[in-house]
Amino acid sequence: MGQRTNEAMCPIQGVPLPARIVKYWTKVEQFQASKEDLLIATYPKAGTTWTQEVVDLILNDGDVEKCKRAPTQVRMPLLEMTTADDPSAGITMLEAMVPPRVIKTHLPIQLVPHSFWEAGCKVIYVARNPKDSVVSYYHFDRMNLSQPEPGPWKQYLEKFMTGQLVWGSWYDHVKEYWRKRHDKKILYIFFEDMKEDPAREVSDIAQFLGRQLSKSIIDHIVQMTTFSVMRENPMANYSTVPDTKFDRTVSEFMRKGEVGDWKNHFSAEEDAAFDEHYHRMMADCPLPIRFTI
Ligand code: PPS
Repeated sequence: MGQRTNEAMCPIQGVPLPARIVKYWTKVEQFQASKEDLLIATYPKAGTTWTQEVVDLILNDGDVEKCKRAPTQVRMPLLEMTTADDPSAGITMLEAMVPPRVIKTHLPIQLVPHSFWEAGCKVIYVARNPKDSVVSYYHFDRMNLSQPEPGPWKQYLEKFMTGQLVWGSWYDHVKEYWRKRHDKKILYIFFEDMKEDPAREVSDIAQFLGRQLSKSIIDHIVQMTTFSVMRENPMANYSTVPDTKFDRTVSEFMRKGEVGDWKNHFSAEEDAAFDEHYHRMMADCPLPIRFTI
């Protein structure tokens, strides 16, 4: 089993990021996007991998075999990802790819490299309710040994609420993309909507990408991207990440994929405090976030 890295967090414009990312920040900042590139942006654990699979299937007319050409993180690299063996892993992979590329990021909008906006790239932003996001993030940090040690749940929840987790404040993240969605080409979608009516969401994404797909292809994409199908797909379930990085004895990447699992984690007291804080934090931005469906 691997050892937890426990590296320092270094803020960039006040956003805590791992030291390994900050060290190569100039490379991220200077990344050259091309106008045909698509950016999939999320706060961690919002349903990024799910959306990536949907997008890849749309771009390949529902051809599952083509979408099994490589694992998610190779097909659609994380822009700011760095590793000990390759300090510019995400960018190295992206530079070797010919546009149009599908690029994943967890960066808040103010840290997205300027070239994306200068080129006029399309962006799909996925938001997930913060209670399920923090539960998912907590279990992820327990198993992902390159993330900081999460510590006890109660303290982890406080860190989430005060924006101290890696990639910063959930509140600022979801609000700032929401506010800029009309100035830039941003399709803003919700995890809960994808669970409720995946065919509608797949259709909206296809339309945003300018792809005309038949109802049968849309239905096929919905089937191929259910939680249970993706969980068994080695090219979409992160099973290619070695056990030295993901401690699967603790938790899985494809964990539950539900709306409302937070009810199994929040005490009544935590829930009341969270709701009060949430309403204060979100008072200046009427985002239609749903905690249940
Ligand atoms: S990451 O590491 O930030 O890129 O993670 P991300 O992919 O954004 O989020 C992981 C959570 O999404 C769930 N997931 C899904 N839910 C429903 N349907 C499908 N197809 C699906 N694929 C991934 C995954 O299980 C994580 O949520 P939790 O609540 O932990 O299960």
